[in-house]
Amino acid sequence: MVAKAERLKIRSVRVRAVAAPMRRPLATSTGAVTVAPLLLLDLQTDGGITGRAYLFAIGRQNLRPIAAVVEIMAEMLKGDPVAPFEIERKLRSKHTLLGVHNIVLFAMAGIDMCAWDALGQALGQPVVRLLGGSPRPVLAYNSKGLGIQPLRALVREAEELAAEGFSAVKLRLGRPKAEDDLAALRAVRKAIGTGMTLMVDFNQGLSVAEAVRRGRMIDEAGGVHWIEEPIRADDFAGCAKVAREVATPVQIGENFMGPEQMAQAIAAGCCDYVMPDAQRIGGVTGWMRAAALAQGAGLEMSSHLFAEASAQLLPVTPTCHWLEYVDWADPVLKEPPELRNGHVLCPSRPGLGMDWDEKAVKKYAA
Ligand code: SMN
Ligand code: MG
Repeated sequence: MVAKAERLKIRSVRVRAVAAPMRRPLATSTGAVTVAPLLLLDLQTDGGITGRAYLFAIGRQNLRPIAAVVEIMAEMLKGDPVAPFEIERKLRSKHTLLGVHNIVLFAMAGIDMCAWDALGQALGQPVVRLLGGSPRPVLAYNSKGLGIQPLRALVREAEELAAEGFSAVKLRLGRPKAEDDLAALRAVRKAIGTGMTLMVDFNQGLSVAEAVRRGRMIDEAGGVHWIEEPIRADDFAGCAKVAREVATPVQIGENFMGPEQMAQAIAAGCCDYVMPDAQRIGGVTGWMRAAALAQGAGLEMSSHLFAEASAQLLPVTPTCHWLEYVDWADPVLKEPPELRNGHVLCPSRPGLGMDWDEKAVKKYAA
């Protein structure tokens, strides 16, 4: 088995775009997601093993440029060993002058996740075991839906989501008027009952002053577990001010562009919790570095999207908090994540445990 992992060399990366249907479209204060535009990556190796991962393009228009960067990077890696640390070092050095941010980082993260998946398959182990952990169920919140929408529809959706067996849900806020956010918060709390944990997400929609005002309003209403991305994601000084002046914990991290930026955010004291996104933090490799930063700072760490990869990563995260559960990749997965009692199960299949449903991939090709 070990010999097999050593022989593993990168041959190519196949990139396919799909637009997976979403059962519950999601409107946020700064943009809506109505289908899930995904790039399915298949890293083909000389060993005959295919490493798989997907990237989330947010909008269809971003599929093509992200795919192009992945394909160009795959060319650079042809013949290299499937060694995530070495791959990252090479790709970082080749992109230093351009900047290792955003789409460059997404493509790197996608290749990194494929590489870890391929290694897991070569060694016959799930990624969580390669990282020193064991598969275990991870506490999750139901993050489908509860977007910005009329109150009546919101309440109906909250009741439906509360019945799905999770112990927590997340509501999107950031309506033009603060009092409409408060009405939505009250209505959802009433619909889900007092026993459920409730997070709120402003999706970067507020100014610093408005975030302090609405944060205090939420403090007063009470019962909110965290306030997510109240202001622009890269305004760390502004976010530190919000975190200082608002009692409810401030959560950010889905837009940390690599562990380096996360270190800057922590140094600025800009949040109480962190929630890196596997695609923005740098895949499995970046996640493990982020987990050490959160541990050092004593910050609870949750995940953003990517339930499949996050289920392998949160069990080896020292300050593991919540897994964000959405089902957006389910339509193209042979075996979507399994849920039990509000937890996402970490499968013990080798690698990241993802395989494509080829019929669905054809059907939803974009
Ligand atoms: C979110 C991010 C990206 C797309 C849709 C929704 C949201 C979340 O911020 O955290 O779920
Ligand atoms: Mg968010």
